[in-house]
Amino acid sequence: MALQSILLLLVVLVIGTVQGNLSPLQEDMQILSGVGWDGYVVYNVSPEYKGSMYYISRDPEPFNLAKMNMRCKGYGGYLVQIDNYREYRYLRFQAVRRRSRTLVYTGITDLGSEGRFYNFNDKKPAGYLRWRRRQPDNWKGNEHCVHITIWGLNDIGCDGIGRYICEIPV
Ligand SMILES: [Ca+2]
Ligand SMILES: [Ca+2]
Repeated sequence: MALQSILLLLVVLVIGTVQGNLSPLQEDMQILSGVGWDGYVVYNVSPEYKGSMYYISRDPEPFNLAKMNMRCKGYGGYLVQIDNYREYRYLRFQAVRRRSRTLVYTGITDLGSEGRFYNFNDKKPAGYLRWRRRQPDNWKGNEHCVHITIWGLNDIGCDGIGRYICEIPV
């Protein structure tokens, strides 16, 4: 019993420490609602993030750039584009704070222009790329989509199972 209490205390302390490190980001965001709307986790963000709203899909499913971008269009937006460090940092935090073991795709791709990454929706060059160490590596010559991890961005196959983020201007 005593041992269990000590273990529980340790777990609480560890979780508390991790959350403590993230608190400045938590202060930055306003959560409109929790898990819910149409299978998405819905967040609103301050004008510092260009006044966009982000929908992060909740359940992993086979990814497809065109299909997911169409879905995002249905919500008035597009597959997420990352324009600067602040936006990247915010999205990284949101993407990994839930179900971090599944891929979280962005709308960044180098399909058809190997090594030159652009936004799938508007075809303009990606605004901000903070790669994970030793990435992008275009592994096996077949990594043309980009997902977001706590360590940075990584290029990966476009047909993986994962979640994705829609960006909706507000
Ligand atoms: Ca590639
Ligand atoms: Ca890679």
